[in-house]
Amino acid sequence: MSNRRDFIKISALGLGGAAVAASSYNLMGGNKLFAADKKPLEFRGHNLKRFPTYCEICFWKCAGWTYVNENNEIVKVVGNEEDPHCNGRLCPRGTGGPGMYYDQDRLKTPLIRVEKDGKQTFREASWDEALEYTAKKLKEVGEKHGPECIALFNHGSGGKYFGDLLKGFGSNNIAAPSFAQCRGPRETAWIATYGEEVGSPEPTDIRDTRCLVLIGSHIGENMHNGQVQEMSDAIDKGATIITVDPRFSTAASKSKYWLPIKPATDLALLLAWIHVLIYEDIYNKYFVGQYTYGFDLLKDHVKNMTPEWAYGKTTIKPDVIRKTAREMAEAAPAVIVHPGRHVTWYGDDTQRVRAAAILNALLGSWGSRGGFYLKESAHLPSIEHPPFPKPRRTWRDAYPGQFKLATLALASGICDATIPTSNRDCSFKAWIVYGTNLPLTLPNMQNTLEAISHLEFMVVIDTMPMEITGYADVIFPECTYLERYDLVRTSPHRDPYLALRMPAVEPKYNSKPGWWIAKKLAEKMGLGDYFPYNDITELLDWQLKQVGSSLEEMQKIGVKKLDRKGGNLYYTRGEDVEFNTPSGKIELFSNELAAENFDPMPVFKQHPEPPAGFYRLIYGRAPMHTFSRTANNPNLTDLMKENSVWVNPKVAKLWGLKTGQNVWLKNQDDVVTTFPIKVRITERIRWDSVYMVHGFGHSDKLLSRAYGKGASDSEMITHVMVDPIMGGTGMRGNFITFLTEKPVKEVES
Ligand SMILES: Nc1nc2c(c(=O)[nH]1)N[C@H]1C(S)=C(S)[C@@H](COP(=O)(O)OP(=O)(O)OC[C@H]3O[C@@H](n4cnc5c(=O)[nH]c(N)nc54)[C@H](O)[C@@H]3O)O[C@H]1N2
Ligand SMILES: Nc1nc2c(c(=O)[nH]1)N[C@H]1C(S)=C(S)[C@@H](COP(=O)(O)OP(=O)(O)OC[C@H]3O[C@@H](n4cnc5c(=O)[nH]c(N)nc54)[C@H](O)[C@@H]3O)O[C@H]1N2
Ligand code: SF4
Ligand SMILES: [Mo]
Repeated sequence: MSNRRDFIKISALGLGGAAVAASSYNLMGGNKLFAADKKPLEFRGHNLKRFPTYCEICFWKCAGWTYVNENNEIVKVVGNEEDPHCNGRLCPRGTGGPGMYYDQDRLKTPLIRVEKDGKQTFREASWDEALEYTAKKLKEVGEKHGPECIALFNHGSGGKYFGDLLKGFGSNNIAAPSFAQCRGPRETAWIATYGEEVGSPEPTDIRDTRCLVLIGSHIGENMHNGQVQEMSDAIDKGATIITVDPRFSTAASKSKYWLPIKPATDLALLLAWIHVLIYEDIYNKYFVGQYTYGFDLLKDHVKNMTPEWAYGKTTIKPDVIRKTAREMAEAAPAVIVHPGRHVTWYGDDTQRVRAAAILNALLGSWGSRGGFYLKESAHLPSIEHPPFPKPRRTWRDAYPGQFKLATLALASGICDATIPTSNRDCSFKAWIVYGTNLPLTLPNMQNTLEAISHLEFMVVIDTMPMEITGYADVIFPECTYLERYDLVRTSPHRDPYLALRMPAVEPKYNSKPGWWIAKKLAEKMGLGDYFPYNDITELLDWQLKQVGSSLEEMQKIGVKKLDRKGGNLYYTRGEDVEFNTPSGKIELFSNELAAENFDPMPVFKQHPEPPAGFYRLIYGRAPMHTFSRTANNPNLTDLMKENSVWVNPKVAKLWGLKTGQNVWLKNQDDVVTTFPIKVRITERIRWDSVYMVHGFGHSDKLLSRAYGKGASDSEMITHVMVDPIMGGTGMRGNFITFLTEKPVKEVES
């Protein structure tokens, strides 16, 4: 096999089950079946059985019921009324979940990369052969370079099984893109301030809030279910919404104040708000006195950061900054300055989120009704297994002295450390990839592909043929969440809850659940002791019995509320609280950041602006899709087939662009989108920026509905601004211009 790993368009060899799939799919009414604007087929008069699940279409993990008819066909998924994540209602994506099951483009059987007549291709393999081959390859890499040269990238429920496998082998290089590409800066900022993470779901007490401040958080397009529902209730109850966004988002359209900020300047606005609260003497004196550390230092720090100072940077008028600060103070402590979720924007993200954390402390919203509740999660004991060996090296050794405040491994960091350099004695040599489409997920796609080209081995566990699977040496087809058990959901909420996922139907084709794949692979690698059960149901039943439930009970109810053990939902007046920070207080001045030589209080720094003729590329979510994972889902493509690029009318006029016209985007590094994208002319975006929804522009032809639909924002993100504090990858410093003619592509050699 050549060293260079070519993308393989999984050839005819991989399509064994397609004919069967297509026919049963058509029988089910094709892609019209679950479209949200049409009623799901009810099979009236027939007996429907229901099985509990929690949704895997995004990571809010709403609990629901999968309904199956007497022919064992999935007819719908609906929310579980008892679940606080969804309150009985799924979002359009969750409702469309069965489309993932019925998608005839699914991966169907294990595949192994082979070379045939000098060309690379995949051939079908039995599970036993593919597992045996993978075990052999991973052991070879372990023997040659050490087990810690193997990394796991994961996103999703099955990551834990492969994590245990890898830890058992001797590596804890386990990274999810949800840290360095998503909420990492937020968690580091919150730990520096409050001594604990925000976590997921965010403990935002939106249902009782009187004022919700959204900085970029585009709730309503970001469809995190419970939040959307609570925000809509809060609006009905008269809460003030303040949205800061260069784009008139859905949230902005529900807001009393829309602050169309100049991108990359939010920190100046936050500091000015802090200034107003302090210098107008309208901060929460009780809370600040009782719980915080460093107020005088902060007061001095923001002395000159007036609304007038911020106006010059943000383009938000001083009186608007004052008025909105007063709105927050009036609502306090029932006010939420939302910490955000995808916060890897400009490379100084930890500091920006720190400013939001500080603002919340000045308002006294942490631990207050209508602010942030004190969350609690259920704890299930781990089953006993031999201790994991201590790894000799970790990903941190590739970054001596850097990113010490990263609480989790950096997916981007491991990717970069896979490309050999002279100053590192060992680079990563093998990847296990579970449920993350790295070429579209990590910024700088060329860099990711280069890293992959240096690997000796890569195994991918996925449900769909995606960009990542095309580069794999072995592909394991996982069955969808509707066809499998997974670990019990124990995410925190106002009360601790359990939620069960169980299969509603047998796995389609020759696909298998993640736990089974990891366990079998472990057995073949001599690591079976780390999976001390024959079937995951044994583990689940044992765990559930430790907390007074059982698998049998959970199969009937799906969701169970446990009693809170950790006290009240909010702090009581005068309550003594020890925060897990160096001072034991909420740190307005961060001792932890100071000790690492970072600004202990946030300082605004100017970011580069788009050059002439270029516009800042910003991106976000559409309510009916999740990242790149749903772009081929038949039910969801029915709702939205492709993305478009939002362009301000002034800019459109300058370029002579029309709505619906196809353009190609070219970025500051001369990278052009593979596919064209339709122009959408709208006042809803500032003239200095363009906006597009992430997750489109798929280049794998096996995605019959998604291939070539819309353009990929990921392709345009070649410039990355790394957060020096925790290694987050700021992705919004890329600038694009328009090409109205199809670019002539260089002939590939
Ligand atoms: N350009 C750009 N990059 C981004 C973002 C952005 O907005 N723009 N967003 C960032 C954020 S916030 C995040 S959280 C990450 C998300 O990053 P990812 O989670 O990597 O996002 P997806 O593109 O949805 O890729 C998910 C992969 O998992 C597969 N999959 C889905 N369900 C299952 C399953 O049940 N089992 C298995 N084994 N595989 C499954 C899908 O087929 C797909 O290949 O991306 C980050 N990267
Ligand atoms: N439907 C749907 N919902 C989802 C997801 C999904 O894939 N689909 N993914 C989930 C995940 S993992 C995450 S992390 C979240 C992400 O969603 P959020 O955390 O809510 O939002 P972001 O992706 O950070 O930001 C998107 C918004 O920021 C605005 N923006 C861009 N630049 C700036 C700026 O400089 N300043 C300000 N103030 N605003 C700016 C954009 O216009 C856009 O409205 O969504 C979650 N919810
Ligand atoms: S918010 Fe929607 S996609 Fe996410 S878990 Fe809930 S129903 Fe599924
Ligand atoms: Mo995310």
